[in-house]
Amino acid sequence: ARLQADLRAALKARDGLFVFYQPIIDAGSKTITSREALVRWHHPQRGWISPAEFVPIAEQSGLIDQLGEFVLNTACNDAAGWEDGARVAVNVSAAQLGKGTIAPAVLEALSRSGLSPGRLEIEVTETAMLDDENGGIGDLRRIRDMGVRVALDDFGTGYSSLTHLRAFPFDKIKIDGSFVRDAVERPESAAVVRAIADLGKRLGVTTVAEGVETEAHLNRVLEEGCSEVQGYFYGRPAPSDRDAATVMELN
Ligand code: G
Ligand code: G
Ligand code: MN
Ligand code: NA
Repeated sequence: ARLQADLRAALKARDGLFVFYQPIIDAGSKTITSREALVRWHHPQRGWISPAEFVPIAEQSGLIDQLGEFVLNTACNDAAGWEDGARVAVNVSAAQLGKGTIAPAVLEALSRSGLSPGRLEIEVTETAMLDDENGGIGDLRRIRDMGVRVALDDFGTGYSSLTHLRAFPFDKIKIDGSFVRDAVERPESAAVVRAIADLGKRLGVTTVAEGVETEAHLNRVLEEGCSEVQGYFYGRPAPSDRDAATVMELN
């Protein structure tokens, strides 16, 4: 309850919340195709708190829409200033879908920032797809119809992943880092990575290997045919130039 109140205050004051960016690299050209926006919170007493802790609190307390809009607006504004023209990828949680509010929020962030829709990607997890009675797919369709790409995140960790690929025309599949890191040592995991990469080729969908931490991970996922890679090997999530000095002082 305390953290919830503190998060509400942080959102209201626009204080202590930051968006970090992590590069996603094209396997062939080794250039940055996009950057994933990852929210960070520096709590006045507790210091840095992981989104793994505060995103669920935001979801349960109804603050997720406000938090989501903060990330969406910040990410679109920042990306509009990137000279390399890379796309920006924003995570959207299940709790933001099925309410008819996300598509207007995306449109608003695009028009306010002037970012072209083709430079925005929305990442949703499989759990976000699970309960479609709530109309989450309709929301994703409206977003995709604007020309925004939609990615299926953490692929392979949820239930009946393949059903989701049939239910919605995703532009991108992100292979969960657990398979990627395991693939160096276990042929079973390497086979899973290859099967997903092949599936992506068949479907005409980009496949991203997440969690690439070492050169061995990189070589393995390139071997298995992934089209893009993301992970500490190429770069950790880092603040924008605008926030760099502030974040340095908080660390
Ligand atoms: O960045 P990090 O690996 O610490 O993120 C932990 C979890 O929080 C991941 O599951 C990630 O997808 C999620 N997360 C990070 N930023 C956001 C965000 O802006 N919105 C949502 N919904 N989830 C996020
Ligand atoms: O669930 P999602 O894939 O959106 O979450 C991304 C999370 O993965 C972020 O919290 C990010 O900090 C983390 N991450 C990014 N690259 C790596 C990596 O190479 N190794 C590990 N362990 N985590 C990573
Ligand atoms: Mn993600
Ligand atoms: Na992921």
